[in-house]
Parts: sequence; structure tokens; C-alpha cells
Amino acid sequence: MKISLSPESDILSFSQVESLFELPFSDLLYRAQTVHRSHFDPNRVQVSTLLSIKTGGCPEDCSYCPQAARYSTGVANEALLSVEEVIAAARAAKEAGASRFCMGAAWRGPKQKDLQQVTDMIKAVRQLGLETCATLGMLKESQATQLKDAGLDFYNHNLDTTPEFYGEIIHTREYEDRLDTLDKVRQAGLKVCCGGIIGMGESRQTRAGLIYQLAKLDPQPESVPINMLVQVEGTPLFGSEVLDPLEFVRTVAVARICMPRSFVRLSAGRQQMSESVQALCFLAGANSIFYGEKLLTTGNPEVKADQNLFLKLGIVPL
Ligand code: SAM
Ligand code: DTB
Ligand code: SF4
Repeated sequence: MKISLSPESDILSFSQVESLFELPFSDLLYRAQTVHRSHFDPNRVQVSTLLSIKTGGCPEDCSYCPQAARYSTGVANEALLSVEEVIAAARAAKEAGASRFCMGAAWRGPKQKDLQQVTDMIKAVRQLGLETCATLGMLKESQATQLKDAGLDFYNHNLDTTPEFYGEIIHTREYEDRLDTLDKVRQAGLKVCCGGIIGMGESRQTRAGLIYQLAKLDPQPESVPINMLVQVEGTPLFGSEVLDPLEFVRTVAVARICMPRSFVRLSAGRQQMSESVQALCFLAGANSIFYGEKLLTTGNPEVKADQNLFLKLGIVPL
């Protein structure tokens, strides 16, 4: 099988993406590392800290998510945090070495009154000298503009999987809804953070399809989080067959090759990964992580452990 070897080429056909997945592991990693080195310093990794500003009680039915109100996962429905609480968390994240602060809300989309409070949070976090990111669900055009005007840098909105598999995972919205919001985010001039989840029982073809969908966004997302499903008891996907970590590494490598200029984030699921698997992900071209002991509701490696891992690998945070 002949696949173009130019580190500059953005691969856009689905069959080419599928072929990348079939390469021998060492060939795939060599190729990903070559592309990575032509666009990035391979020893620098961007660090983002997450904060759940509105936890639980979500009306959507995403089968992976512990925050959907309809599943009994032990995650309580909490109120939107105050601006002061968010500032305190952002200050701590900055002191620990994060450069970006991502605020997540368990909403289908924001209500106008809540968005006002979120824009106050964005302004305050920016004043601390951190990059800002928000993930609040679906947006109207005017809401995307309001976020941009408040100084938001990135909006996270994941495609999560392929159009074909989407209906097996989520029934309360359509793939098109996600693409619509991504369009509005771009139109408003925000930078896009868009990725997906693997380990949901999907096929390799679906993983290739996800990367294909992400890579054909035009322009490609600045940030691409690749999440390994964190299985939470009470969610429909709890008990799914656990994905081979080497297949996760392959997915990161294919993302790197197909989106050469994007930051590829080794995202959820890192707590369940050995240091060696994480090191392979960095070799495969991952150059961003979530940093801090909690994701939104589930755990993430301890800050000390990540600092140690970076030291061992000679990685310097960006
Ligand atoms: N409610 C908004 C939305 O869905 O767009 C924003 C928050 S939502 C929690 C953000 C992302 O978290 C989802 O798109 C999904 O990729 C990821 N996520 C949620 N639950 C997860 C899990 N159990 N394992 C891995 N990733 C997960
Ligand atoms: C993303 O792609 N992953 C993050 C962030 N964007 C918002 C969320 C991961 C959530 C994992 C499950 C939890 O902690 O609730
Ligand atoms: Fe709600 Fe987002 Fe969780 Fe889906 S992923 S249930 S939209 S918080």
C-alpha cells in the first residue's frame, strides 16, 4: 500500500486515513514523529487545566457522560459557580503551571442569564494572564459573538465520533447540530478545539472516520482532544470492552499526520494509562494534556506525577 510520504501533505481521503491505521506500528509512529517535528518542537507540551463550572443535571443523553441527569452516576446537579470561585481555581491552575484554563458546563446550550455570568468569568481569567477556553454546548450566533467579545480564545465542541455511529451514542441531538455550532464559533472568530472519544465499542473504521471528519473541517481545529472513554458506573457505556492502549496511540498518530499543525491533546483517560503509553502518545505527536487532579467529574493524574513524567521525558510545558 503506497501512502504519500510528504510530511507536508494533509491527507483528506477517508481510505488514506484508513490505510494509515493499517501501517505497521513503527512505520506509523516514525511517520507521525516526522510530521510532528516539521511543525513543532517535539519536547514542548501545552498544558490546560479544566474546571467544571456547572456540574451535572444535563438534559442530553450522551451514553458516555456521567453528567447526564437521566443516568444514576452519583454526580449531583450543582449550580453555576460564582465568578470568585472560578478566579480562585484559575489562580491555582496558573500557579501549578497551566497556560490555558478551560471552563466546562453540563448544558445542552447556555441560557442568556448564565452566559452573562460566564462572560464575567472569561474576563476575570484572562486578566490572570491565562488563555481561556469554554465548552458550554450548542451556541446561537449571538452567543458565539458574545463569547468572542468577552475575550474568549478557544471554544471546545467535540464531534466525538462519526456521523454513522453518532446515533448509537447520542439521541437528543444530531451530528449536524455539532457542525452548526462549530460553524458559528468559527464565524465569530474564535479558535476551535474539537476532538472525540474512542473506546466506546466503535470499530477501527469508525476511529478512522472520526479523524477524517476532524481533518476535513476547514480550517482544521487549532486543538484536537483525543479522549479515551472513562467508564463511569451508571452510564450506558459502562462495561464496554476496554480499548487496547496501542490502538489509542495509533489514533493519536493518525490525528497528528492528518492535522499536522493542530495541537493534539492526550485528553481523558490518562489516569488509566501507564507512563509508557503516555510516552508513546507524545512520540506519536500528542503535544497537549489536561493538567490538574480532576477533569470535569472524573480523576486525572496528580500534578506531581505529571511533573515527574515531564522531567523523565525531558518535556517542557508550553
Ligand atoms: N455539554 C457540553 C458538550 O457536550 O459539548 C460540554 C461538556 S462535555 C462533558 C465535553 C466533552 O467531554 C464531550 O464532548 C466528550 O468528548 C467528553 N466526555 C464526556 N464524558 C466523557 C467520558 N466519560 N470519557 C471521555 N470523555 C468524555
Ligand atoms: C474534552 O475533549 N475532554 C474534556 C474537555 N474536552 C471538556 C472533558 C473530559 C471529561 C471526562 C469525564 C468527566 O470528567 O466528567
Ligand atoms: Fe451533557 Fe455534554 Fe455530558 Fe452530553 S457530554 S450529557 S451534552 S454534559
